[in-house]
Amino acid sequence: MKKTKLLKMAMAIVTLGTLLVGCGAKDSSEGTKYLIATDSKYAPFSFEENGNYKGIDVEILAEVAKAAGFEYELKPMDFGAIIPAIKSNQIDAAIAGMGITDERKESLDFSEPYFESGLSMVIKGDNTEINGVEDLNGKTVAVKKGTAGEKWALDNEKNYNLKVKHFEDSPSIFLEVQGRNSDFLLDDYPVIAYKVKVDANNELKIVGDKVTTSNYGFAVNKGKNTELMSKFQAGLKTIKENGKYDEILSKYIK
Ligand code: ASN
Repeated sequence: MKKTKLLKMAMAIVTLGTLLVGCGAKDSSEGTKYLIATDSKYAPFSFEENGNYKGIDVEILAEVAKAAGFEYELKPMDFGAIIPAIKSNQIDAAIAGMGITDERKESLDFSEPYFESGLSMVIKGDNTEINGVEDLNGKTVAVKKGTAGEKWALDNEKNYNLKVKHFEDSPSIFLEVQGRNSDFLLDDYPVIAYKVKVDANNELKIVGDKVTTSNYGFAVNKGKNTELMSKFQAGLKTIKENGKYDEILSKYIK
């Protein structure tokens, strides 16, 4: 009797051990699960709808990962926190409507561009006072932290005697102009165009020429995650060739 009990216990331990070893082996054979950030409120690139994230960045990443065979967890964040999180290796990469700039290239590595974008000036629909950069003197501008728009505003703060207000996300800068608390905002043309298209009561309009042009790239910490970067590049090439890339874009643009 005692012997049988001991035997049973021993068998249970062996079984448990096998299960644990099994789990470990499974994990390592499945490889790394990368933590990849996206801008949490940046339609049509990434945004939440009914509890799910969707948009150009989210869907390109999903198709690229499928094509290139890597696993990831999506981490939606405020844009201002993304670059610091990459630099400190808290996250592996980002696909966050992020323009490739020389300044960012000093600390990040970028993929080939996957989308052409650029900054626009946006005012309240009934504003007739601002028609271009020549009318900006003394105006208040709303910008999102860490973005090209914020950089433009700070670089031009003195030239135009601007008052610069900083916010965490794009919806907050839209509200600033809609509520007449800021005279204008700076954000990327496709983001504004989408907002104006889907939201009939948006009360916003683009004014003047594009302030800058930029290309979006997938980013990792400089010199890090080189394997992920080459997989992303290969996957991007595949989805451009097999039509998935165009399919995703046509869902959101025009
Ligand atoms: N387009 C912005 C930039 O490149 C980033 C963003 O707002 N998601 O600075």
